[in-house]
Amino acid sequence: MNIILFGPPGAGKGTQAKILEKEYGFKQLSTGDMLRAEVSGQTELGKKMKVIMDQGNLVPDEIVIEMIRTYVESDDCEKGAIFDGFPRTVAQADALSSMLKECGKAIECVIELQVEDDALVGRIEKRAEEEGRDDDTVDAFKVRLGLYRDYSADVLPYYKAKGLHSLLDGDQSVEDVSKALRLLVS
Ligand code: B4P
Repeated sequence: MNIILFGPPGAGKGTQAKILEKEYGFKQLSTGDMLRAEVSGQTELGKKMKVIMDQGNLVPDEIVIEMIRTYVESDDCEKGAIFDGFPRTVAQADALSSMLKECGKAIECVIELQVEDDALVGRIEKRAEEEGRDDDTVDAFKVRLGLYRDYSADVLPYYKAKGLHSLLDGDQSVEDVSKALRLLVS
């Protein structure tokens, strides 16, 4: 099964994708993790992307599209994939649709995790203390949330029009969100 987990920063996309990967064997494809690996590896790409990410901005479409392409075409995604944080623009959504089609696959389910802004702020503050991620600052979070409002207004209707969208209350415990997710993907 090929699933998209969609939601604002801190909604729990990464948290839930890891659980789904373990339980169902679908491959978690997190563009955020891929970009952070470039940054920590101090590659040329990573050095350029760090500035954009630390400010909370989106990196250019062509970069994340090419990153995802490598994985979509690999055997790791034989059982399916969980797209975590991708697509974030209609251009990314179109590219994903085309690359899946070339492999005889398609997105089957787009799950939007909905969480109140106050709860998101609390989670990001907690993660900032625990992990010290450079983009978990108050200023970067405001930019990320503002951008989310903008791009979700484009991307969600794209999938709603295809009848693929489901809404899930992400403002519950990790276990309760997982239970609800299982019902959607089983
Ligand atoms: P991401 O890595 O996707 O960052 P995120 O939105 O913060 O992650 P997520 O929602 O997965 O949060 P998590 O589960 O960790 O992107 C980072 C940056 O990369 C972007 O700002 C952008 O610059 C760039 N980027 C990535 N993809 C891109 C794309 N496609 N196009 C352009 N740019 C792109 O949860 C957050 C915290 O909450 C965790 O600490 C977790 O423990 C906690 N939590 C989770 N679920 C919880 C729950 N139910 N209750 C309480 N706490 C919970």
